[in-house]
Order: sequence, then structure tokens, then C-alpha cells
Amino acid sequence: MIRIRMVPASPFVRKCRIAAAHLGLMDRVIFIDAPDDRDNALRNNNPLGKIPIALLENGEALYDSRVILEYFDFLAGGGRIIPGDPARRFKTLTHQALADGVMDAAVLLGYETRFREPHQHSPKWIALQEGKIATALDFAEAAPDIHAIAGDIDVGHIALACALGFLDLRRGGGWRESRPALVAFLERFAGQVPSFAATKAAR
Ligand SMILES: N[C@@H](CCC(=O)N[C@@H](CS)C(=O)NCC(=O)O)C(=O)O
Repeated sequence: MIRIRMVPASPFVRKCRIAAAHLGLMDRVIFIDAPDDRDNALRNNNPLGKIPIALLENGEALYDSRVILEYFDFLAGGGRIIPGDPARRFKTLTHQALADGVMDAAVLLGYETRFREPHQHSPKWIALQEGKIATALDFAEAAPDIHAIAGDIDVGHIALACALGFLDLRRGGGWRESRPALVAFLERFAGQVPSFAATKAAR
């Protein structure tokens, strides 16, 4: 069994959960809670202390979410959520990187209030991260090759859905106001990928 260290609200973990279910790997993967505590031993398998971490049967640890998704794709035969054709492959991986960047900024905004005292909060730094989210979403809204689901579900779609889901969870639905194409994308994705609803975090 592959063991994945996780917390339910993490959008990076959600990518792994959706990919595992979508690829039919749930009989080979077990997801184990690793509480969000810097000293938690369950995080020791990644020197960066970040989750998700995949612990393989041979004791090897894989991180981060991009590597884990690539591993899942390999286990499922390859070319399933990461296209083999180079032109599509690198485009898809770049779409994933864009969505991961939205998640990084949203996670950092959460850490600003969790790990820093109110008098330490930096409006300039907060605006910088919020600007990254807005710019990336505007870019995705205007790019049909990012938000259209023409063929198979790929890692770009999975990451974008997880990024938007995390914004809904932690930052409200404000992103939806001026981005009808992304709203439509998320509805289509949820309709086609049942594990999206099944992995929705309560808080
Ligand atoms: N690039 C990493 C990002 C993972 C990440 O930031 N995970 C967060 C939880 S959502 C974490 O473990 N943060 C703990 C920390 O930064 O110390 C990935 O794709 O897996």
C-alpha cells in the first residue's frame, strides 16, 4: 500500500486524492491524517515539513504533489492525466504550475494570520499574494486551453479545480464574480469527476 500523509483541507493533498480516485488507484493508496503541526513526526519524511508525502512500500518518500501525480499516472499506465505527446504534456504541466501557484499564494495568505501576530501583518505582502491570485485567475479565465475540458481530465484541470475549491473554502466566492468561464469549468469538472465532491473539506 502507498501511504499518503495528508490534511483534508490541503488543496495539494486534494490533487492527490482526486487523481488516485480518477485513475482507479484507491485500492493501492491509503490516505493518513498528518495534523498541521510543525513538529509532527508524520511530516518527517519530507525535510521541508510539507504534505502531501507519498510513502512507498520500499520506504521511499515522494513529494511534492506534482511528483505524486506523475507517479500515479505512471502506475495507471502513463499518459492518462499527463499527456505523452510533448506539445500537450508541457502545456498541461504549465497549467498545473499556474494553479499550484494560486494555491501557494492562498496558503501563504492563511499562514500570515496563523503564524504571525496581528501587528506583524504586512498589507504590502498580503496585496502581493492577492495580486498573484487575481492575475493568474484572470489569465486562466481568458485562456480556453486552460479552462476547456475538450478530452481527458488532466493534471492542469485537477489542479485548477483544487485551486478554485480552496479559494471557495478559505477566501470566499469573490473570485467567481468576474470569471464566468472558470465558474463553468468548475461545474463541468465537478460533474465529470465525482471525487471532487467526495473530497470537499468541511473547514
Ligand atoms: N509544492 C507543494 C506544496 C505543498 C504545501 O504547501 N503544503 C502545505 C499544506 S497545504 C504544507 O504542508 N505546509 C506546511 C509548511 O509550509 O510548513 C506541493 O505541490 O505538494
